Amino acid sequence: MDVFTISVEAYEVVAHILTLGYAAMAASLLYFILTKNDNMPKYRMSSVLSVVVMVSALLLLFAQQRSWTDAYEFTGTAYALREGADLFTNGYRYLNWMIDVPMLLIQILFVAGIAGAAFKRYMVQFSTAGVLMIVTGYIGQFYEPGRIGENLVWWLIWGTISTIFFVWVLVLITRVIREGKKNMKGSKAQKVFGNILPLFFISWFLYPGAYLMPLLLQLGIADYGFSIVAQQLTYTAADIASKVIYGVMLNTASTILSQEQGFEVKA
Ligand code: RET
Repeated sequence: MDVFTISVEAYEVVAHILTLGYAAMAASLLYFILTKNDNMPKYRMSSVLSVVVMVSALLLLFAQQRSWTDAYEFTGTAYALREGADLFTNGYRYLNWMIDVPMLLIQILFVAGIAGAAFKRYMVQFSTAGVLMIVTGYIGQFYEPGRIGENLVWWLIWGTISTIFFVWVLVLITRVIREGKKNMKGSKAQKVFGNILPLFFISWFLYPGAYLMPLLLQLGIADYGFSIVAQQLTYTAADIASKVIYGVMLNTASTILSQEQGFEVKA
């Protein structure tokens, strides 16, 4: 088998995982639409931004799945790159993040109760850091081991530049969650809101982890099939945690806060 030939199992697992990814976004899209009015108007923008995230992820993860199935053909015993077909690319993901990362970072501000000049400042910093993190990572992924233009040095340099902006995002989100918790003093929502911080750190760290998966290939620890399965599995788990579970936690906090402030859902 040459490096780009993969086993039937590896091919199928990736096809299934990518399908799970966009199916989860479709199901969650309905959840965020249907639960929006359980919250007071001042919290509803968080649900609206979850809807924006779901629609963009649904479309782009669908394209990602098609990119996978279009790139390979069955040879009778395994899957090989199809003659003349587009190569599989993670590029769609990065462009999806360009939309979703600023949305995910801004939506928490509405629930945290951050307003006025502080809101504007966080919004600008989150958008700047988030977009720069992704653009530099997008450039880097063109050099990933296993791709035609592979170049280990450029891959690691762009990855490192992206990490600097990532650290900036982590500093800001830690501050926002701390401020939000302070604003929720005495509320039952404080616990679920506070738990967003560990979820955020775990789920967002999975992305650079997946970026580095081709190192398994580079170091001879795994073949191309294994490294791509590990990478797609990690990206999908990260997507479900950072968009869906995060959104559900924010929605839960908003609903508790709304009830505590006397908001009643009209039947
Ligand atoms: C890259 C490049 C390598 C270095 C780092 C990265 C970080 C990516 C992150 C992405 C988060 C995406 C989310 C998407 C949700 O829709 C770009 C992989 C640090 C943190 C949350």
